[in-house]
Amino acid sequence: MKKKGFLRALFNRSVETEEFLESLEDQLIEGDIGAQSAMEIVDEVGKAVRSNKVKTSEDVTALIREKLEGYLITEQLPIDTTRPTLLLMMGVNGVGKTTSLAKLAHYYRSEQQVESLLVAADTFRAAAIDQLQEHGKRLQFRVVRQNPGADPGAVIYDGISSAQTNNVPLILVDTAGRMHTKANLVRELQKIDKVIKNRLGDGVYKKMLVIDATTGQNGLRQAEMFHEAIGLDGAVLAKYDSASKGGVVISICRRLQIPFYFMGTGEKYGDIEPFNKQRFLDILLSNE
Ligand SMILES: Nc1nc2c(ncn2[C@@H]2O[C@H](COP(=O)(O)OP(=O)(O)OP(=O)(O)O)[C@@H](O)[C@H]2O)c(=O)[nH]1
Ligand SMILES: [Mg+2]
Repeated sequence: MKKKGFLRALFNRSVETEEFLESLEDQLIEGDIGAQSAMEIVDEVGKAVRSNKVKTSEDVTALIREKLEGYLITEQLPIDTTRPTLLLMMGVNGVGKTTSLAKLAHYYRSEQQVESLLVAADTFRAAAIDQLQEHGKRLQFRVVRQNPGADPGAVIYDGISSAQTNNVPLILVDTAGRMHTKANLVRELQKIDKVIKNRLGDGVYKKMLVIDATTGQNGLRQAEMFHEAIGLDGAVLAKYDSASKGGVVISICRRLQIPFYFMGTGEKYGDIEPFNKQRFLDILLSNE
């Protein structure tokens, strides 16, 4: 995996200059971790340098790593097969919702022997239904669908009923990333949310935001928008293979206090893994 190091320019530099701290702050801000975190880290690095606790750029990287690890929030999601679990996959256009959903179905089957039902609730874009159907066909998962333009709430209602009748423990719901207006999107998500709450009973319901690792600080604004609209339970980081970025994960954890559950690292079905802080930081801070 070839990527630019988050703190690459810090290597082999003298850490005892003001200029070093300034360039560190610039790089942290460019890295999308958020201005507050960047300032806190620079303060702490400055103190550590002055008190001789850190001497080399490697020491600085280690200190930064420790701080970033403290900011990250992660959670695992084992499936309780005695009741249904529904994951609502949300996110703006093109972030990787449908792909991540298919990867999750594959992951839960291969790692936990948990079967999934896929629900095509992105009825806004005609091709979206066929795209999900294609994943279902390739991976052999049943897809609940209606015609393009159908009410997403109705498709989800059908999906939950079908999963309950057939004892499928995991319901993965694909949603539209775009509507005619943002207000439409918010209203539709709120309707979907109501249907799920009414229909799922005591099932586990997680509202998941998919974040594209390549989008940078814009990802924080997306997260705030969805969080305001229906309240997020967590996030999935997609496309962390091709990105030199990913710092926005830190901003989102700190601002919204929601955990990251999974990390997608490629285009193949197997390219998803439970979000692991060390793995995430290895990639973020790698200097290759
Ligand atoms: N390299 C890489 N590509 C990914 C990853 N996840 C998704 N993609 C690619 O990103 C593109 C968009 O993915 P989709 O899953 O269709 O995104 P979406 O959010 O469902 O898009 P819309 O339904 O149009 O809103 C596709 O070409 C995927 O193959 C990933 O982890 N790594
Ligand atoms: Mg999609």
